[in-house]
Amino acid sequence: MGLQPVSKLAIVPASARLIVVSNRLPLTLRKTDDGWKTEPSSGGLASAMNPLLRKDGGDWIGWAGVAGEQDQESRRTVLEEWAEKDRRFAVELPDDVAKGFYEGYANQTLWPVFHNFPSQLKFVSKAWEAYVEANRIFSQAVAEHYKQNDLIWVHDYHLMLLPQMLREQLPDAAIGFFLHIPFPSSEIFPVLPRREEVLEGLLGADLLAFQTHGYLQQFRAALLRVLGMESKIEQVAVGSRPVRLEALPIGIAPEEYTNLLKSDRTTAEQYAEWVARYKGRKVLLAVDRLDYTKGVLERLRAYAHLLRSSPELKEKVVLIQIAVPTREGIDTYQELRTEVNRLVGEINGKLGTPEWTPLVYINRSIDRTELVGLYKLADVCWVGSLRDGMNLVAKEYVTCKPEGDGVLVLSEFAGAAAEMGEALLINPFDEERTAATIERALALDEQERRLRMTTLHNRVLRNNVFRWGERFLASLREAVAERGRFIDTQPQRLRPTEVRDAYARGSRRLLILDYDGTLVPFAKRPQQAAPPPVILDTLSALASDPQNCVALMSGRSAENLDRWFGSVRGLWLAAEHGAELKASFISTWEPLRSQVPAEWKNTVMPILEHFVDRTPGSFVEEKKYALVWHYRMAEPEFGEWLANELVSMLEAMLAETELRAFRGEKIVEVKPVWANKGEVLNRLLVTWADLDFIFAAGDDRTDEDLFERLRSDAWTVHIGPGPTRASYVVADFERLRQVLKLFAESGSARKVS
Ligand code: ADQ
Repeated sequence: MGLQPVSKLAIVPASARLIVVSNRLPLTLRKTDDGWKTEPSSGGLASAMNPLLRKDGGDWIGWAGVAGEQDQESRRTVLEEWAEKDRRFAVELPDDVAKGFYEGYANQTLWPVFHNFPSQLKFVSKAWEAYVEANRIFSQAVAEHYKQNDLIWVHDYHLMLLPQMLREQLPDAAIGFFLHIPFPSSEIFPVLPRREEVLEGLLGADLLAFQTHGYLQQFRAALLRVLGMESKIEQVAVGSRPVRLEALPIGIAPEEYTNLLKSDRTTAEQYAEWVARYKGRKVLLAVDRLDYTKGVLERLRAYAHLLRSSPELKEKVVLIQIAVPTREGIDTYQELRTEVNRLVGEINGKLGTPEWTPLVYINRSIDRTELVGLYKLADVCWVGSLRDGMNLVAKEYVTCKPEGDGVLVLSEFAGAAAEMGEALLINPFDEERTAATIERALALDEQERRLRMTTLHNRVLRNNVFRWGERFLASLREAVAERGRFIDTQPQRLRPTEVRDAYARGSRRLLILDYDGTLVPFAKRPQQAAPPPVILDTLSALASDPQNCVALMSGRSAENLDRWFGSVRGLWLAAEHGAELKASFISTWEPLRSQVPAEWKNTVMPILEHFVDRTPGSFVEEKKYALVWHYRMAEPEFGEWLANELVSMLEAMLAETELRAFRGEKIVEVKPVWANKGEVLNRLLVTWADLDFIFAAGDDRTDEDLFERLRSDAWTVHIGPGPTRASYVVADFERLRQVLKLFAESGSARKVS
């Protein structure tokens, strides 16, 4: 395995400067008759990050928004002011790049796929090129701004190529990435054009964080399915570089809302006016960007259904729908706007009365002072996203309910649902049931209402955006520190004479050896890999030494190991990766767990057989405790691709059981999680204590369980290239045989002398 240079940057000092990079800055340029002016940006990312940076400081790099031909000087003056006063640095994108990047690949390709709307996907390769170019321009801007020890925090789906581009320019930089939107399931993600490049772009980061555990798992499934990369729940290795994975649900800055509630005059006046206006009516509130993922149309239809099916609500309820215009250059958004306008007219026209407008529709951005008043006023906040990374409106609303007098109705498809279980959850695609839940929310008894809301309120205050930011940055620092450790632990080449000398010095030794791929090369069919006499001789010599405990641990069945190694006296055998063990001094096999239900095979076997049907040359091997799908003889790329699909499928199916699907060398094996070599080691150590020489060799992922558990002075040896936790590597099985022969000879030499 090629060794990577050790990173100079081991730990980022706590005083490091933060550089935030996102598509938009929290400030937007707007052209007026008097030249260019500054406005605050809308949307969740700006809402969340702005208070964080205001409190803790940091530089922010983002796109300035629309370019303009005229009045360049006034434009430049505004941007210079942003840089000097606010440390907000504007990136300029040429018009055609900006359009293809933002309205093209980011919002017509990535956005729909990541929100489970593949039917809305539009792709043209020109837009992809613009996306690449925009990311490149960003990477240039960040690299120019960067100073050693800075922490770079990249945000969201617009900049998914940026981590890798930065890694190439700044190999030692600390780069974190947070995805604000969902990560789609492994069924949907592969639909994405240029999916490999997107995943590889992200993997340039030291830390990748998602809003929920669910999204993180889906990201891992995509890595496996699209790139064939296995990962752990907390980490994935890109060569010898670790990438940390985290779920970090974003929060809000509660004081930005509670302070207005407590002491803002406009808020208080507006609130008083609305209380008078809506007297005797219950207020339902919805606040969204006008995006098809937010479920505005579905909400309006459910509301119409509610009014029709519950005539007693007539003149007793009002829905205030606030919808900020967004992405108006894209056709789908224009069509949505037209359809929403039509429905609003229809609801008010058909269901209203001269005294009552059932639906108040506001199609613009409103000030925070007003928004807070509305949150305070609303009896029910209705979040109906069809898919949403988190949804901050849900959190803002409960923040404005310190007394607990309100109900949150929340879509189960918003990330927020994962941590806001006290809300009344809805499936927004089901209009009838949604209407019923709204009715329930309106009638909820006071005690239950307060209990649910105060629990939510306290949690949102606790898990605020500052805590989220601290956790992200702490995790990024740890990830960078880990990088140094990870690289330090890369294996060295095993020097035969050095290990032979250590062996000779030992007086109580443990030798653990894998079989296939370690002592013999892989054969096309498992039964063809019988041990040659030289192996049997070496093992006999080693196992007959009373100072040695020699254990052969293999994935093979007990019956197979008995047939081949039954004659080697003094050898311990572990079959099926440790499901069964036969000690050197007895002749029977002992299972590692006494209760082993076997019915699971009836469920898993048909799936594996289905894969055999699809893959010429592959076959299923049935063991006592495991089922194995072998695809060594299948067409290589197709085999790998299907193996990824099989593991993804089995992982989901077996999640709640003690069974796991493992990838090995051209196999997928389903077996109980406890059947592993690490467990067998524990048994061996009970019999063999006070060891002064430990040697373990293997080539497979199952051997990693063992390497991980052995003490640090053990000689752990991985055969062949590939990521490993072993301390040493040898090139192939022949080199390992030479080492074992040296051990055997040094033993017999001592006996003679
Ligand atoms: P958004 O899709 O923008 O954010 P959301 O989380 O609901 O969605 O945030 C919207 C923000 O805009 C809120 O702070 C809200 O108060 C504000 N807002 C909405 N309508 C408004 C209006 N008419 N006037 C003024 N303000 C308005 C993305 C993801 C989300 C994720 C956030 C943060 O899509 O899933 O929660 O980032 O990570």
